[in-house]
Amino acid sequence: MGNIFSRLFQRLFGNKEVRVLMVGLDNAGKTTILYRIKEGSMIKTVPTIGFNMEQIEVNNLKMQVWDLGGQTSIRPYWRSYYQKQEALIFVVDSNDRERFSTAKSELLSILQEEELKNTVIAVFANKQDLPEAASAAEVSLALGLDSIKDRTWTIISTSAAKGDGIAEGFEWIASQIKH
Ligand SMILES: Nc1nc2c(ncn2[C@@H]2O[C@H](COP(=O)(O)OP(=O)(O)O)[C@@H](O)[C@H]2O)c(=O)[nH]1
Ligand SMILES: [Mg+2]
Repeated sequence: MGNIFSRLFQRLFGNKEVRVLMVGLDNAGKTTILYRIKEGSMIKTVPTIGFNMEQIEVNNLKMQVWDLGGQTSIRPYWRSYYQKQEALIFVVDSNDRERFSTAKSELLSILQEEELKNTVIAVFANKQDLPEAASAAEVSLALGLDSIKDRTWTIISTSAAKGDGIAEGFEWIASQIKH
C-alpha cells in the first residue's frame, strides 16, 4: 500500500521540492524551530545574520525551509527570498506581549507582498512552555488573524524548546500544499 501511495505521490509531485519561508521578529524561535524539525533536538542558536536553509521531508513532501534573520535592520532583505515560496510560517514569541503590535504590522506588510499572495500561512504561537505565555487564541487576537480573509491560514501552539506542535505545524503545511 505504501508503495502505491508513494508512486502516486511521485507522479503528482515528482521530486518537486516546495519552498517554505519562515519569518517573524528576532528571538521568536525560528532557528530553534528549524533545527528542531531537522534534527529533532534543541540546539543553541546565535542570532541569525542573513539566513539558514534546511531541506526536510514531511509526509513524503520535500521542503526547503528558509529561516530569514529577523533583526529590524535586515528585514528589508526578506524580499529577495519571497519568490516561489509556497508556504509561510510566521513565528511569534508568545511571551513577548510588548512586541505583539510590531509582529502584527510585520505580518500585515508580508501579507501585502505580491509574490507571497498565494502562500498558505501557519502562525506558530511559540514558547508555549513559558508560564506567562499568551495562548494561541490571545496571539491570534493580538495579530488580528481573523481579518485575513483571502488566504488559508492557521495558528498552532508550539514550543520549540520542548518540541511540541512543530511536527503538527509542518504536517498542516504539507497537507495544504498537497491539496
Ligand atoms: N522557552 C523557550 N525558549 C525558546 C523557544 N524557542 C526558542 N527559544 C529561545 O529563544 C531564543 C531565540 O531563539 P532563536 O531560534 O534564535 O530565535 P530567532 O531569532 O527567531 O531565530 C533562544 O534563546 C532560544 O533558545 C521555546 O519554545 N521556548
Ligand atoms: Mg535565527
